[in-house]
Amino acid sequence: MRIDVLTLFPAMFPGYLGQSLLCKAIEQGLVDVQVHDLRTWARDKRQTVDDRPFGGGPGMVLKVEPVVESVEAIRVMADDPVHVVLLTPQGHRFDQATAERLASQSRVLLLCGRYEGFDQRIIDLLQPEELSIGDYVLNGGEVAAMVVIDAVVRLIPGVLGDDRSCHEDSFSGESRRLEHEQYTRPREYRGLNVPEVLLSGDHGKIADWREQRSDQKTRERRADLLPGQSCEPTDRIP
Ligand code: 6GU
Repeated sequence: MRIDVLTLFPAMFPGYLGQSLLCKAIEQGLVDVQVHDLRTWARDKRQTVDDRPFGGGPGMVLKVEPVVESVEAIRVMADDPVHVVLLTPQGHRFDQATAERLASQSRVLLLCGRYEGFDQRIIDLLQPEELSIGDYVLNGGEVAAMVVIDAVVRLIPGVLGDDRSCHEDSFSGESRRLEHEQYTRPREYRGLNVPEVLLSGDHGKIADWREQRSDQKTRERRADLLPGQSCEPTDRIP
């Protein structure tokens, strides 16, 4: 899989891409991530990529030409179709199902916004999939792009050491439930003990306990995930 990122702040990415699972996946050639500076496609000497909004108002708007032409340049060089994602608080909410769908593409291009947004003609011409990572406002799409990369790359076969681990995650598969608690050594710490059942060696009982903890946690915290519920998260204040 190849992921291209178009951003005004390419320097935000190397630190994140250079660590841990992402770094290993890139080294192993399981994913290729290329970060591009939008200013490369600016037309004037001052490398302008944004301008004031027609009709007035605060902030700046990303200009249509550099964005459309940078995406076209990447598309022309690609052998496979490039799925374009625009990161914006106005997008559909990014979730595990979306991550799974993106992971099945061979090429994904992530467009990071800044300022007050994108000239609408960028959206009209490129018809990107518009995604938001949640109901809060970030200064730009860069952190959201990293979130999408993180969630997608770990679904690529071979990236996780143990292929089972991503199927047991919260939100994956049909069950869409929060994960049960986990414990490791020591068995006792400051008077807090590991639940007896996990030390019992009885795999049936352990599976039952985990199932029950998952159910209870999901009911308490995220009833919206349970079958037949609306997709709105429950209020955090009980
Ligand atoms: Cl994708 N961008 C921005 N600027 N803010 C966000 C977001 C994206 N998702 C949630 N908030």
